[in-house]
Amino acid sequence: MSLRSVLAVPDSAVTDETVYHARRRLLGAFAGASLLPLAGCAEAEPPPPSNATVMPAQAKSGFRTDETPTRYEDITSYNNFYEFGTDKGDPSKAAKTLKTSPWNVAVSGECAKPGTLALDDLLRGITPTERIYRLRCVEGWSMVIPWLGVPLADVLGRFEPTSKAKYVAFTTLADPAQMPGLRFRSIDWPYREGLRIDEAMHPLTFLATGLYGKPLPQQNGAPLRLVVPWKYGFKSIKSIVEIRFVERMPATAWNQLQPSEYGFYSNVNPDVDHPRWSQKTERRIAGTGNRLFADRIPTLPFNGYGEQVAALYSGMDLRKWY
Ligand SMILES: Nc1nc2c(c(=O)[nH]1)N[C@H]1C(S)=C(S)[C@@H](COP(=O)(O)O)O[C@H]1N2
Ligand SMILES: [Mo]
Repeated sequence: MSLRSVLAVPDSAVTDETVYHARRRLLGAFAGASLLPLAGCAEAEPPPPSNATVMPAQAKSGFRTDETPTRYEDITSYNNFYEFGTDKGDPSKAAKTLKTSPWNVAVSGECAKPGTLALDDLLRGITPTERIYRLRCVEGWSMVIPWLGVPLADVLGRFEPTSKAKYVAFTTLADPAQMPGLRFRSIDWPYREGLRIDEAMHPLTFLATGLYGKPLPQQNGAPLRLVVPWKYGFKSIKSIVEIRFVERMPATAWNQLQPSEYGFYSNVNPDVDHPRWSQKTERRIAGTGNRLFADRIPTLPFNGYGEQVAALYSGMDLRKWY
């Protein structure tokens, strides 16, 4: 695959203005919208060749959608990574200097073999694989992203979680020297997320180390980020330095900030509106020509992964447990 230049495209001209500003206002962030036209974009990279014999199984597993992947330059220039600023174009500029090697991940809590491992050791022996997932942001836009990485379950299994490990908590690096966004006391840093253990062990739940067959760019959460395709994007925590097995539901950053708007579960659900906007539809970032967004499409329950994950929530009232 050829290397392409990564365009830094501030989005504020094209993002759904109400949603964009509402979420930033909640953070008390400074709105400084710049209006730049989209630069001329190259054609989308073709999706990587698929192995015909595994396709039916993969379709059923949800491991790869056949929808057109979002362009590399859009995936890497339209980002949410508030540690580097709240404009969509901030992370691709400010995160370039994030030092991703050496990188250690501390694993602790309810497990037989806790420890702090260098990233290579954490992933050693686990075959990297590709997943082409939809990503649906709570703000109402979505992408299709060809990730490279490993199933989270394969990594967690090494630490031998005990029967008391009911949840898994994740923490992002919080280094003010490298992350200019930390000086804004918006989120209560460090960024934290969590999953129930069965969600964490689900075959769709993924740790990404790359995209489009290349190492993960910093703005996308290098060197290691979570990807939970049936949940709103904010659950997919970036640049992970800590994983804890815990007995009780862990506190998470967005939920702490505004619990009525951002639930712990945050499964994509068109029937549960965000208090300030509808979640029934989304705008796919499927750039064609110089248009970043395609027309609105319906949002699917569990982001279209219901067949794979709905059983995790049987008997739960998903309006209560949003
Ligand atoms: N540490 C950290 N992780 C984060 C975020 C963040 O601000 N900080 N933003 C989240 C949100 S809201 C979304 S939609 C996705 C965006 O991922 P992408 O920029 O790779 O598309 O990352 C999630 N993970
Ligand atoms: Mo998001």
